[in-house]
This record gives sequence, C-alpha cells and structure tokens, in this order.
Amino acid sequence: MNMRNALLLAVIPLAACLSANAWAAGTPGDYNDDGSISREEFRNQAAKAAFAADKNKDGFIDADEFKLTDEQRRAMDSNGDGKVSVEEFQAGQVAGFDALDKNKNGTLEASERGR
Ligand SMILES: [Ca+2]
Ligand SMILES: [Ca+2]
Ligand SMILES: [Ca+2]
Repeated sequence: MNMRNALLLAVIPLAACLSANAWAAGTPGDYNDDGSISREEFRNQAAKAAFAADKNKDGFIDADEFKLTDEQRRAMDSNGDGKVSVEEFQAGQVAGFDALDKNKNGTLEASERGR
C-alpha cells in the first residue's frame, strides 16, 4: 500500500476521535472560543494527547499505551526504528488535521469534524 494512504488511514480516526472528544468536553481545544479549531489549537491538543498517551514517560507510545494497528504503527514510525515516539505520534495527528481540513482554510469547522 502507498505509504501516504496508509498514514492518512491511520491518522484520520485518531484526529476525528480527538476533535470529537474535545467538542464533547466543551471544546477545550478551542482556546479562543470562536467555534472552530485552528491548526495551532489542534497542534497544542495533539501535543497534550501524545504526552498523555505516553504513560510511562519513556518518550515512546508503546502498544499497551495506545492501541494502534500494525499498519498505523508503521505509518507513524517515520524514522523506521520500529517504535512510535511522542513526536511521531503528534506529527501523525497533525497530518490528520490537514486531511480533515477539506477546504484548506487552516481551521476545522463543524462540517469538517464529522459529527
Ligand atoms: Ca511509553
Ligand atoms: Ca520511530
Ligand atoms: Ca476548514
């Protein structure tokens, strides 16, 4: 499979899950409270999610810390060391934001969040 497609398949559910959770919880990712999530707001949210997922704080998202399929794991492992680092996880989330931002205006509106 094309690597880019694999990455998009991997990150879209994560990004959708993240933004849905953010909205369900009263839009904590929407720091300026303007009703949409900017790329910068999403990046902050993704950083928090990545650090929170690394429960033992070893800098890597292990299999028992966040459930990823083998394909998602490979797609996110951009340096090919067989492990998904906090940085790689975060980059995957941001790639998901770009995939969800269909009109490419740098924010996720309600219609783009999917629910
Ligand atoms: Ca870890
Ligand atoms: Ca890696
Ligand atoms: Ca948009």
